[in-house]
Amino acid sequence: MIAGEDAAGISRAAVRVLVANWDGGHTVPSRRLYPHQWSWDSAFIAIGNARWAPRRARCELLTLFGAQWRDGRVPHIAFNPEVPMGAYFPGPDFWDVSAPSGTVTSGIVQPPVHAIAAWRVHLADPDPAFLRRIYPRLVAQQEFLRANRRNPDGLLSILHPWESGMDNSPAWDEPLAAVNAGPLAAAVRRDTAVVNADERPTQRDYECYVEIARAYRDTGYRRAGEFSVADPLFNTAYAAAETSLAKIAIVCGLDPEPHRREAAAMVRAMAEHLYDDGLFHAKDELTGKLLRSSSGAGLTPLMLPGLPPRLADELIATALERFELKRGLLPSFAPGAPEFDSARYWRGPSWINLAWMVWQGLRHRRPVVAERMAETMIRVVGRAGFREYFDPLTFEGHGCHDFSWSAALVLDLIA
Ligand code: 2M8
Repeated sequence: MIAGEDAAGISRAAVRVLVANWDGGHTVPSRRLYPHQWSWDSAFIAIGNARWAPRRARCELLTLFGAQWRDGRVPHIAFNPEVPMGAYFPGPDFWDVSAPSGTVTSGIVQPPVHAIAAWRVHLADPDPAFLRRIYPRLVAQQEFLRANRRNPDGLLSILHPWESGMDNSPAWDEPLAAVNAGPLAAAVRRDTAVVNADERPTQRDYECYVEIARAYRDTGYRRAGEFSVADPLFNTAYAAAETSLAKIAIVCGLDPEPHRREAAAMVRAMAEHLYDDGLFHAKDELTGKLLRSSSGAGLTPLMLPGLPPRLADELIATALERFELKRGLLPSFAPGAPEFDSARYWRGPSWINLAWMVWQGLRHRRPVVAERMAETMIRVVGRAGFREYFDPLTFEGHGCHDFSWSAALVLDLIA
């Protein structure tokens, strides 16, 4: 058990980070590294803010949905016009597009975890008026994905590694190896001025990111470039969103059944097409190949209440053994795999949001394991601070400091 005083001190420090990163309508993930509003960050931030400032949590989500496009898509970045143009790469000049509200945005999306967040915010501080306001926007977000990203397997595709949220996961090494990308001047990158280059994606990764985004942009954000995969985390977020939308629909006096059916159909499609040997994997839509890897994304279906118990048991065994979850921190990639790197971004380090998703799935299935995970995460941030990611073996902090979702989700773990 974490002593009450220690937990109270960590909570106060978390709130200080969130206050410092608040920009008057949204929270930046990190002042220097990510100075705008990011889509799935805002959902996780709202979940944490709900614990101490629910009004701010509602505002965070409504600001993000203020940047929603007419087609329903919620862009992965909503740019703050007050931030100098060159502060983040690729910035507004690269994406070259704006929402009907006038907010300049990117044109890609991130995992749709926002309905989960809206429901959690409501649970912390019930507000049916908020749910009535956000429900149609959340539905439009899901409809965009169904209409534009559904493949014949019934799964949703992501068209950019940034859409996975796990940008340089080794799961993308194979599809990225086939990308024909030109050189990119190292100087355009801003990230390596803030964080050590060996804790960030490589230059070749960035060349691919820019090439794939440019190709999508040049079709008016309609047709994929050289990357199209069905990712287990993204599809899990979508199915979990449908489950949350069913609960929201009930509060709004609407029919929850279509959402329940959609969630169940997605779980079936994932089990049929993405599961193999104790883990969910991504599937490359361009080659039809299952991208067998050891990514922690493959454990997130544990969040889904409708997951068949046999699959849940096998995932838990994989988490405990292959991912060495017994140590307490969930790595983003299995430590025994050859691609594992304990300090480089999404290639091994432990991230609080990914661990939080798996923790959600373990709370009811293996409460003792879940409790140990939560305690370890709280202890680790207590010692290393609200870093962006952590070495899962030594618990050392990496990436930027004062990272918003690390602070926000720890507030939720402590509550
Ligand atoms: C990271 O991604 C951005 C691009 O979207 C970047 O590296 O510049 C990822 O960790 C992503 O999951 C996260 O949403 C974003 C902001 O925290 O940073």
